Amino acid sequence: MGRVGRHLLGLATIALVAAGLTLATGGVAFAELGQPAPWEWRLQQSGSPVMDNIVWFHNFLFVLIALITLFVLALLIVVVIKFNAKANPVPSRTTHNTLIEVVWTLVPVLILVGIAVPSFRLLFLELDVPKADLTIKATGKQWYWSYAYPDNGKFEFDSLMAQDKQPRLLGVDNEMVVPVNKVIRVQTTGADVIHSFAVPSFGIKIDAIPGRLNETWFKATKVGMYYGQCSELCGKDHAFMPIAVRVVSDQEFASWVETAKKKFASGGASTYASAAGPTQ
Ligand SMILES: [Cu+2]
Repeated sequence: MGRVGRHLLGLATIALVAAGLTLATGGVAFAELGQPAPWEWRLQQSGSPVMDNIVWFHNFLFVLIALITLFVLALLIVVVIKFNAKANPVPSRTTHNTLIEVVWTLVPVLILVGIAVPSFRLLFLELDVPKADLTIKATGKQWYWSYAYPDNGKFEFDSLMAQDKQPRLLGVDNEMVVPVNKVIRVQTTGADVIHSFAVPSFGIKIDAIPGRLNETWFKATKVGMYYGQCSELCGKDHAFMPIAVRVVSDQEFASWVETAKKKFASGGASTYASAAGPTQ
């Protein structure tokens, strides 16, 4: 292999090592759990077992794709350098090579099976809702979310974007509150048009469709605030109906339920005008 080829391979190796290091160190150093960070280009930090698996699968594919790309690049470089008209004036007349043909059929099949196995495992993990400790119904409305807690006294309340809260465009007046390390079943529906309930750190995104009840689940493994957004274009204030989930200890959850039952006894009271949506 010539000098150019070695240089190119060297550069490619450096790029792969750099990408590997970024993956290993967790990427953006200033990322905060549960919310996006400036200049973030990777997945948000995981806060649930499903998201742990998504992150693993993402990194697995990243490395696999990088290796295949480098392999093809190396083959191209070899061909360009070794088999150009100057270096190889008398071309080979080979048309078939059974061994190579078997290899280039079998190896991609094995790679695809290697991708399919963890892919289906992840899909089933997401789709099979384990026995739930708590069910919450999230209803998408133009343009805010309502959360109902049928297991805890059947109260329901509206959650609207709060202009004066941080993080900007993610803070809400009434957060959805859940206990830590509990399986939360989220049922979603839409009151008017299709919305989508998505929280990146939990690895969930599920459509909220009028006349239908979809369900997904998450188990938050760390207490804290987690933010998501409506992820199905639903009208003019689609960008202003964030999802804010506060993960708390069991005791804190119990006392929050008591307060919430009284506060939302009338059903859906919000500090903002709810029927008309947020005033922009
Ligand atoms: Cu929307």
